[in-house]
Amino acid sequence: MRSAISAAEGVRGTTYPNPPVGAVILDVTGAIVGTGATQPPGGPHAEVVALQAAGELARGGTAVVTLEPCNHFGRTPPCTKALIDAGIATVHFALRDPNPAAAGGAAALQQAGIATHAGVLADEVAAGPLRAWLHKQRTGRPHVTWKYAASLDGRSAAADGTSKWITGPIARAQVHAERAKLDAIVVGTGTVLTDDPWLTARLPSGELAPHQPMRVVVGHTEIPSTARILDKAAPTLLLKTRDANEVVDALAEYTDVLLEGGPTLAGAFLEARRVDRILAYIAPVLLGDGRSALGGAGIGNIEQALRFRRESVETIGPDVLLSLVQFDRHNVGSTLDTDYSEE
Ligand code: AOF
Ligand code: ZN
Repeated sequence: MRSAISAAEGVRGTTYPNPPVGAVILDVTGAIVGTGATQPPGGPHAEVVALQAAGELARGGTAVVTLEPCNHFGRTPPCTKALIDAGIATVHFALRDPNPAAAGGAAALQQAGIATHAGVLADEVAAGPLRAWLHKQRTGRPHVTWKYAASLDGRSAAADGTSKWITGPIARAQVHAERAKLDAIVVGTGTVLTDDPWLTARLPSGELAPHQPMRVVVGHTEIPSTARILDKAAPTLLLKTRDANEVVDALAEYTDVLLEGGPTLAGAFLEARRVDRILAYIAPVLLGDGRSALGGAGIGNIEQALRFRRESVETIGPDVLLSLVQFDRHNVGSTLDTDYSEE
């Protein structure tokens, strides 16, 4: 399943509106003979790519998939049929498909005599490659991550406004790798005026990545026509609002959205409860009277403090990356009701 998860990670950002799914085929001896991931819409699903790689070696073997194999004729024929035709004997998958049109795969496989098991590494898949897509299926809204880099004392710039660089080069490279997997990046006009960010996804070589997220500028203030965000390197959308709900509505066609600030816009999103996850890069640096990473957010007293649940903590060179989610976040573990394995 970990191989299937990394195959899925590899295509994240390229499968919209389909989920990035990964699949691995094992032969009768348990050796990996095929790996696949979802191709762009209209192309084959993960299972079909993995089965093609495995060829005849799939017969009598095992398929491991991050999502329940689909059971419908959509843009492509059902993966259940492909697995049955290939002579697969056992299927393990992490999460059930919440899309009613595609669901029912496990039951269909079971009916065809294939031993079927649900729930393998379900939490890792739900918090990993399928996070944004699952959120979209559940809520109808894109998944919003607020990402910021700050000093130990919560500042994103020094008192004179200078802000380069707070976090180390490894954290910055990671931000670029992540951008290439997103649908949209949102900033406020204030950030455009102070930082003139480019907001493109760059490869380690400095070249532009093949997939660029939509650059979204939010706010009423005019930005200069010379702003780097208006160049042709990636598409740009200008939204004349500061209302977080209006922004999220305007981005309804997307799945995975990153909010990069600044402080006022982040405050508006947090106050409207439109932040689903926080990625905080914290550097071992103090900035004193600098600009706070967050403004407002409607917090006037300790009762109104917004508290989050720590999902993970990672060290990145000298910095620390905290991943935080809402306390009321839908608990995916509890939806893993059925194990189709026989007693
Ligand atoms: C799978 N394997 O790799 C993916 C699945 O319109 P279609 O035919 O492309 O089907 C899209 C639906 O199929 C999608 O909403 C989701 O429920 C499922 N995605 N299923 O077996 C895959 N990407
Ligand atoms: Zn499928």
